[in-house]
Amino acid sequence: MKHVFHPSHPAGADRARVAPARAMAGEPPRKGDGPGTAVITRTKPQTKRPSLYRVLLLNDDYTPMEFVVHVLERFFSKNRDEANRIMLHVHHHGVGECGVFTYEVAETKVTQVMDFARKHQHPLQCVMEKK
Ligand code: TYC
Repeated sequence: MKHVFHPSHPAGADRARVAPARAMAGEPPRKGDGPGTAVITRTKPQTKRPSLYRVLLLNDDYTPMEFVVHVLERFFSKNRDEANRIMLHVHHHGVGECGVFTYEVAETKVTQVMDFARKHQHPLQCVMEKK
């Protein structure tokens, strides 16, 4: 095996499946490309589903129940009944899920909740975890 970028080589398989930029632009191989140069078209769909993250609220002894309900309505688009259900679940079990999001959306939700809680001087904690 002469080099690692051969399509049959495990370490080079992914890169070798991707045609060079000139080939992608519709140009044929050139004279100076070297021996064994070939255009390999992509056979595998290139899309991958993004990893998902749960956003969780943590219980504490001081944040008012109504504040937690408001957070769930405002940042997680829950109706009053669902927000109450989640708040009581956290109150009784210590932790509860507010929603499932891609990484950047989950990170934004956590930041929004933590900033809002701090602004109102409540110790409410919000975290994210990979599913
Ligand atoms: N345990 C709080 C209380 O009794 C209410 C509460 C619920 C706080 C959920 C945080 O994530 C939380 N006032």
